[in-house]
Amino acid sequence: MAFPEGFLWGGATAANQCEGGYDEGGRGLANVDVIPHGPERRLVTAGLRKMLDFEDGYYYPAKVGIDMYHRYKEDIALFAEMGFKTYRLSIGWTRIFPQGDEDEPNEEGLAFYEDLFRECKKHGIEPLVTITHFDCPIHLIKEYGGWRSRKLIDFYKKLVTVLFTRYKGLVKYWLTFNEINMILHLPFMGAGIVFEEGEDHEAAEYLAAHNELVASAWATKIAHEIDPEMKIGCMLAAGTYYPYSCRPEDVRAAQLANQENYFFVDVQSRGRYPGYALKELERRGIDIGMTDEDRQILAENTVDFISFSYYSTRCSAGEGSDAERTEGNAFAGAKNPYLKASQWGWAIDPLGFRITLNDLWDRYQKPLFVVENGLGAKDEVNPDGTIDDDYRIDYLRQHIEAMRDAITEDGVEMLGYTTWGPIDLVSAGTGEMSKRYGFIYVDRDDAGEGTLARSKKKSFYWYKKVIATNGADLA
Ligand code: BGP
Repeated sequence: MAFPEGFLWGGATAANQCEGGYDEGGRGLANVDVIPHGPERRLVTAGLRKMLDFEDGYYYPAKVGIDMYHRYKEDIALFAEMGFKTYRLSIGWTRIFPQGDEDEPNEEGLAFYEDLFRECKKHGIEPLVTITHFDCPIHLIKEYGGWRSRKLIDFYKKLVTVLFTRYKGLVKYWLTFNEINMILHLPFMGAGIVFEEGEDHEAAEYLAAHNELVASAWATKIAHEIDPEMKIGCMLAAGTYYPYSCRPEDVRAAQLANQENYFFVDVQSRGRYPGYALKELERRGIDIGMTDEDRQILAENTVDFISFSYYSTRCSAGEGSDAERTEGNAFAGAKNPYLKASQWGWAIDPLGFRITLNDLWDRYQKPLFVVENGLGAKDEVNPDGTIDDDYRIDYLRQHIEAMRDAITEDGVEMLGYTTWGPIDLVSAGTGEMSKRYGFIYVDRDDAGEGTLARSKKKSFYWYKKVIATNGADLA
């Protein structure tokens, strides 16, 4: 048997990329709402262009998303038809606390997710919930400066206490922050940071990172107190950095780049700041405001499992290299000449998936949960309405094989695997709809035109078979 009994197969989405209904149900405005499609998107997500409200002349794809707010029953039924064991989704913080700092939660928002979780359970699907997926109330950004402020720790504690109490018995698996290391790459998305003129960017990012790490540890503590059955995971945008060559400068550059990512999980899983991070903060004169209480909370409340997204490996070149640069999931790096890339320039590396799984398992020795993997590609609808997405099937097949090898040949322990975007949704990086990951096609284009109707692609039937055979039949 390749995959363990009870392996959690499924798919993953994020509220801001699919829900829509941005002003319904008492919901407040969030950073993710005001990130436009188009050339300025990157600057906004990076905190370099201040946009804290809708501005004329821009298109904001998150306002409608794929309208899952109104269609989740239909969509969950389709996931169930594929045999999903789990469905990863995220909570819109501003559905629960519209401003972020209220005393009382918004009942309509709580009821919405309760209903959604019950719908999952009805189909035998275990919800896997990301508490924040690039999500921060606009009010907390305007009033407190986002996660730079320690006050956010308290607001987050309040949020998780409400969630864990309300959904006790309904939700077992929780992730505290999606791709927490994105703070260093897309700080507006990752931490609600808009840089001030002349501000030390790194200092702001590491301060926000510290506050999120402490908040994450508090969430773990609170969850275990409310329900010892709950399992809390961290979530990393993973993908091992290879050295561009065996030149020691390149090897060292890759080591440093890997440490920059591991830093987050080192704290969340080992419970303390690693030496290399403390030294680096000291060298740069960055004060993260660590208290004795922080130290204790971090040490006593490490995560139960390690979750991560994997799209590709990355490549690092040291000083004096002539390596070509390339794109990839917000991490630009050296171009790996041995790998082919997706239509969006992301390297495709299934063996790198096995390598990444081994690296994380060796380092942390905690069960791994792959909560994002997939291929963003353009799809063409045939005249009869069908979609032959063999390229997507190929990508997933190769990655699932690599994951199987990591389990069966290397002894890596895993809880499950959720593909990114089982239903087409708005791209986080580009705001496009045409960058599709789904088994389910959604009729909507980059300008927001289309009926939003759902239809099954060829990969829908393929993934259904994969799940039905617990990964034995990947043909
Ligand atoms: C991850 C995010 C997701 C998702 C995915 C694909 O970084 O957690 O939200 O969108 O990447 O990226 P993109 O949408 O840019 O193709």
